[in-house]
Amino acid sequence: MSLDYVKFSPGFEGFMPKEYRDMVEHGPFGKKTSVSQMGSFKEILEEHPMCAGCAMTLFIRLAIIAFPNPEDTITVGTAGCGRLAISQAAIPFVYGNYGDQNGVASGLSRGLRLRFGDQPKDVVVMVGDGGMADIGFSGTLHSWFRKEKFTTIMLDNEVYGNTGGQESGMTNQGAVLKMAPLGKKFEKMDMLSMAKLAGCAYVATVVPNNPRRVENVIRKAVLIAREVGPTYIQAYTSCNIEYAIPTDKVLEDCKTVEDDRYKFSEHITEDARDYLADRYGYKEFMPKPAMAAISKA
Ligand SMILES: Cc1ncc(C[n+]2csc(CCOP(=O)(O)OP(=O)(O)O)c2C)c(N)n1
Ligand code: SF4
Repeated sequence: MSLDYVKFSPGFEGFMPKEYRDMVEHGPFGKKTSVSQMGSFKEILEEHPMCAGCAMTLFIRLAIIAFPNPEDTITVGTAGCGRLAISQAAIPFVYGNYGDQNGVASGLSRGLRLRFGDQPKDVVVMVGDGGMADIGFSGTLHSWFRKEKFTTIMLDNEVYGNTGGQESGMTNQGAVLKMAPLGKKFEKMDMLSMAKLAGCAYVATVVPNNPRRVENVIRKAVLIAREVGPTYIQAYTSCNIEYAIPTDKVLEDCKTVEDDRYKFSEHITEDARDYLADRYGYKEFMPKPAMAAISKA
């Protein structure tokens, strides 16, 4: 709930739940926090029941820190490992049937716009590759074609982690998994190209071992989705259990995979560039003359 329109009567602040007060007094509600300050403020997500060392949990933690207005953000998830952590966060989480997340988020986003008008209420979908590229594929693509204004984040661990290692559309060709013992026959799906084709205003790939970059792309994606159009982030979030990566080698694996086949990429439309420059002062998207004027001033 936004601190801008919820004001506690003087003397009653102390009766709010301790978790809420902590978020206001020592956390990110109502003020800006950054991944560079990690360890010095109370985080929205502090505990989770996911496997030790799981790269997905690191990514989710970073993504939530990066939300521009966390107290005004609703996450939408579905069955899969990620929801075990996302549902523990101190912000609202909507859990639908497996694969229906982008349909749920479409309705939620539209309803919030009708109810709250210009006050931003950010809707962020975060689900696994199986829930998005396989079972939720149709709903995901249609929300993009309809230009629904919310952010979709794929937690791409290239496997159905939560159910013990089936291949997904995002698994690499040839990968051998517990429940794909002969190796996957088909290529990894190109969801990035599909997102661009379907008209997403911003599309990016990231890995979690670069926290500042994660923060940067999440902020851009959420801000652009407020007014310009749908945004998509595909994050490599390796599953150390199903891919048998030792826990102390998880970040090393992220780096290797990033260098090899998950290089940082960013696609942004002209409209989205102008919007970030004009509305939020993003210098990287300002035209050169405007930059020169800022430097002189
Ligand atoms: C309609 C329906 N079908 C199947 C399942 C069982 N199920 C739960 S999690 C899951 C796989 C999740 O894989 P993915 O979406 O890739 O996420 P991950 O666990 O790898 O993060 C499945 C098939 C379900 N909960 N609901
Ligand atoms: S099964 Fe894999 S993706 Fe799921 S919590 Fe464990 S390490 Fe993470």
